[in-house]
Order: sequence, then structure tokens, then C-alpha cells
Amino acid sequence: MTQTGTPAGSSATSSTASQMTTDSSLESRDVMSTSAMTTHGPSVSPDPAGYHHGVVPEALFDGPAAQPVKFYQVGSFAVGNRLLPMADRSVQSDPNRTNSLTSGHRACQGCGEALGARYALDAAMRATNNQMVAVNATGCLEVFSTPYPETSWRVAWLHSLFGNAPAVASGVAAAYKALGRDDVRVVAQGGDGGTVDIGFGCLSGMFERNDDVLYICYDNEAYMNTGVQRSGATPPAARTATTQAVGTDPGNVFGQGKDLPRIAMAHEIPYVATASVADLHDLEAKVERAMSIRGARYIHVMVPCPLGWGTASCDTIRIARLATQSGLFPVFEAEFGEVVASSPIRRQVPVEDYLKPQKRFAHLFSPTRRDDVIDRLQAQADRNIRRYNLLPTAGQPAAAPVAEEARA
Ligand SMILES: Cc1ncc(C[n+]2csc(CCOP(=O)(O)OP(=O)(O)O)c2C)c(N)n1
Ligand code: SF4
Ligand SMILES: [Mg+2]
Repeated sequence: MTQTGTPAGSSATSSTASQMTTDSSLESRDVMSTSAMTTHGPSVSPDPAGYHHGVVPEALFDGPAAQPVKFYQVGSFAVGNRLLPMADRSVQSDPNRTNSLTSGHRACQGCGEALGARYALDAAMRATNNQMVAVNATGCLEVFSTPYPETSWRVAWLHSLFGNAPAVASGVAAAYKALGRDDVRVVAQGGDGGTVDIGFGCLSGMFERNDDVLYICYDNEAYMNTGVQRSGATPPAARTATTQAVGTDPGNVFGQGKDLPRIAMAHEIPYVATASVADLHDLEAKVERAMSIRGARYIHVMVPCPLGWGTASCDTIRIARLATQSGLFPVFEAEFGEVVASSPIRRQVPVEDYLKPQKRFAHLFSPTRRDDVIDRLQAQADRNIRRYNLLPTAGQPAAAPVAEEARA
């Protein structure tokens, strides 16, 4: 509602994408955004309260979104980063970062998806020297960031349909290839529903053809944008609008759904990784790594959704960390179908610690405690710990070191 970036819709998407990606400075993008802006909508006088609606006045393109990020805006990560050597600092600590998803969007407080997307795309922008196009599936990320005619994206950004983001991204990559522009890279992104369910066929095709696209799935484990319906990534026993906590086996059933990182690995594409908003530095590093590789790449990011999971908005990072530290969400990297690295659990917690703070699992604790179901979920975590070697014993590495020759 307040500060927004370029006007939304075609002005920020296909019509300006090729132009925008030829320019590396924020200023040059602003010039084009401003010229595109004049073709859209009525001129609006500023709201007395300081807000503006519809078309963004030209003066605002010199506003905060167009400026380098100020120190206070980078928050506590900057403080932590300042204790690290330069090479280890987060992209977000860099005052000259791109700020690809800027303020003014309408995500809920504590939205893991908004956080993950901002870190991922800023890292991708840095890795590509801002020569990048982002393609978005339908879902919360698209809806909260682009209420027409506004947008919070400050990157060439394209939305088409719920299920075709991988195909659109493949097409964009093919177009740039035909133009001889191998400097412009393509990132596609979507929620778990758009990725593991409706977009799955397109994604599998993109993998199979080894198209030069990084696809990022922000997994909040349900169709959040339309009211928390179950997806193929919803965990067993979770309550959603379509898997109610009723009957002898309340919540989502066991034995269904899709483990997309492993399905991606089965395509033997160059790079597959999982990541979490609990470790944003790791997410950035994986995005940068993925952008150093050509061909189809896939990153699956766990992004808690306070609204759909029934958690406090201040607990997003804590919940995401409990998922990884319980073993329910393994964090690893794979190349050409083989796991090459995994992030060891630092302090193992029982799955119960992860489940309890979430209202979607409340029926496992009240009115009757369901130890049988909790034990089955613990068994899943234990299997992940074994499968990805998440609790390496002393002297044994978490996983084999990444082969340098596999990198681009
Ligand atoms: C073909 C089609 N079917 C259904 C919808 C309605 N729809 C829009 S967003 C959405 C849910 C998106 O879920 P997910 O991909 O998990 O993203 P999230 O909102 O959870 O981030 C649905 C069902 C649509 N836009 N198009
Ligand atoms: S419903 Fe969930 S995913 Fe959607 S904006 Fe809110 S917190 Fe984010
Ligand atoms: Mg989702």
C-alpha cells in the first residue's frame, strides 16, 4: 500500500524484460520503469497521509526502493555478518544489494515465503550481475507482490499461469539463447502446489531437457493463497482445509505426496538442493552456487506460513529451525542424482518440539495424545537422518566433499 516499485503487469514483465536486463544499475531500471509507468492508469494525486495509490509518481522513483540499502535496514544479520570475513557475509548485508523484492507488498507478518524469495533473488541478482529474468507461478508470492497495477519486484519479472512457470522460463531461456545472450539468466519460482502438483509436468520437462533455468520452490506445505488446501507436499497428519482433524486418522494421510527434491534428483540434473529460511546464508550460498552452473537446477526451500500452520509470526525462523534440527526437513545438495553434501543437525530435537507449536498438528496433543502418530513422524525424521547422514559420528564428515569438476 505504501512504497512500491515499478507499476505491475506488462510494464514490468515481457515488454521491458529484455531492455531491463541489459542494464545493470538501479538507476537505468528506474528510467525504464518510469517511462513504462506513463502508459498505465490515471495520474493520482498523493494521499494526504503520505500514501499513494495506483500509478507511482515519478518523484518516488528516487525514493527508498531506488536507493542503496541503508545500514539499519539490513537488521541483525548485518551485525552478525560484520563479525565474519568479507567472503562469508550475507548478500543482504551488502548496502549495494539489489533489493529485488522491496517493501510495500502484502504478505502476512512473518511470511517465510517473502523472506526466502527476497534472499534467494537478491543472491541470484548478485550472481548474475543483475542480468536476470524471474518467472513466477501463481500463488501467495505472486499475489502479495503484484496487486495490479503495483509491484514490489525490482527485477524483470513475468507471471503467466499457475502451472506453467517452468515452461515459460524455458521459453525465456530459449529466447535469450536465440538472441545469443548467454549473459541473461532465468530463475523460475513458485509455491509447493504450483511446483509439485499443477506445474509438475512442465517442471519434469524442463529437467528432462536440461533447460538452463534455476527453479526455486518455496514450500509452505499447502495451497496457502486459496485458503490452506492440501498439496502433494503437505506432511502426514497435518490439518488443512481439505484434511480436517476428524476420524480415527485425523489430518493428512500417511503414504501419499511427493518428495520433489528426490524426484528432481531422479532426473539427474546438474544441481538439486534443499534449504530453509532458518539458514539464510546457506540459502544464498546455494543460489549463488546454482547460478554458477548451466542447465536445469532445482532448489527446494522450506518456508513456514504463520497463517496456514497456525504459528506466531515471530516464530517463523524458530519453526523452520526445529524442522531441520528434528530431521523432518533434511538440508542437502545433490549433483547429477547423487547427494554430495548435507547440513548436519547441530542439536537434535524430537519431532514433538517441532509439531507442538503448530495449530495444524494440535489434534496430535489434545484432547487425546496420539503417540502412535507422533512415533510415525519421528520414524520419518529418523529415516531422513540415516538417509542424509545428518548426525555424523565423530571423525566422519556429513557427506563427501563436493567435487570441484562438477561445478561449471
Ligand atoms: C489453473 C488454476 N487453478 C487454480 C488456481 C487458484 N489458485 C491460485 S494460487 C493457488 C494456490 C497456490 O498454492 P502454492 O503453489 O502452494 O503457493 P502458496 O500460495 O502456498 O505460496 C490456487 C489453487 C489458479 N490460479 N489456476
Ligand atoms: S498465507 Fe502464508 S504464504 Fe501466504 S502471505 Fe500469508 S504467511 Fe505468506
Ligand atoms: Mg504452498
